[in-house]
Amino acid sequence: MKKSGKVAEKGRYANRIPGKCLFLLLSLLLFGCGTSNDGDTSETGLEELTKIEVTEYEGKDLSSLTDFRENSIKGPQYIDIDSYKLTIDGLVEQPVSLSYDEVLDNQKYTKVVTLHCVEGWSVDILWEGVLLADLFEGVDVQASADTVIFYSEDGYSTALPLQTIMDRQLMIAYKMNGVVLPPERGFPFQLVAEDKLGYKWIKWITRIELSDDADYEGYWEQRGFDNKADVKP
Ligand SMILES: Nc1nc2c(c(=O)[nH]1)N[C@H]1C(S)=C(S)[C@@H](COP(=O)(O)O)O[C@H]1N2
Ligand SMILES: [Mo]
Repeated sequence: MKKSGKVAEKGRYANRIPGKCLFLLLSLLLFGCGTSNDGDTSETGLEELTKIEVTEYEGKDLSSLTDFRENSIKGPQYIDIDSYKLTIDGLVEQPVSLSYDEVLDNQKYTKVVTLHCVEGWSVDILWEGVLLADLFEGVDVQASADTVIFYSEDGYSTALPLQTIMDRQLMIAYKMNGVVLPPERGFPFQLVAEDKLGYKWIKWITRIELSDDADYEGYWEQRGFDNKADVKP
């Protein structure tokens, strides 16, 4: 599944930048000839995205996609979108493995939601994504399911009650501040776990399991963090 940053870049830029030439020209203008690019395009990419990200929405200032502190358990994951599948299985009648495009075939929703990390920082971001409720419609969830467990490319996991997901109309985001999620921020999908602490906002989601294990503990939950993870007002 892991590929170089370049592959993920290609997927992200494909439908926004008209030509490779324009992109090269822009890079040249922005970074000049004297600056060496050692092949790590991920950080460069993030800086470029700040020039086109949305900074305000309905009169409200947004945080930048560089305002996050990257502290993921294994660092950024670079997912090859051509081989990527989102599996939805467990207590369902029709398990599925959806391609990126198949996930995006669903109705899109846009919402400003704040992510609060337990480290004490927070970011207000304009998220765009698809509802988990819509994805679940396609798999026919069994009546015994009460928990949704999310798994990631980096081995991370976390869980939320099915009820919370349906009541709060939670979504998985593919865009933030109007740009496709960069690898650092969880491309292709991050859970927008509204009103829940940052460790519930799982990035690089690869699998969603419907379960009846209401006590399931994810990566940080196993290490002592509260499984409810409610943001205190
Ligand atoms: N797969 C994965 N998702 C993850 C994490 C991680 O380590 N791996 N870290 C979580 C935490 S603790 C936070 S605060 C949010 C935002 O982290 P970021 O600032 O590294 O993007 O992502 C969450 N999602
Ligand atoms: Mo966090």
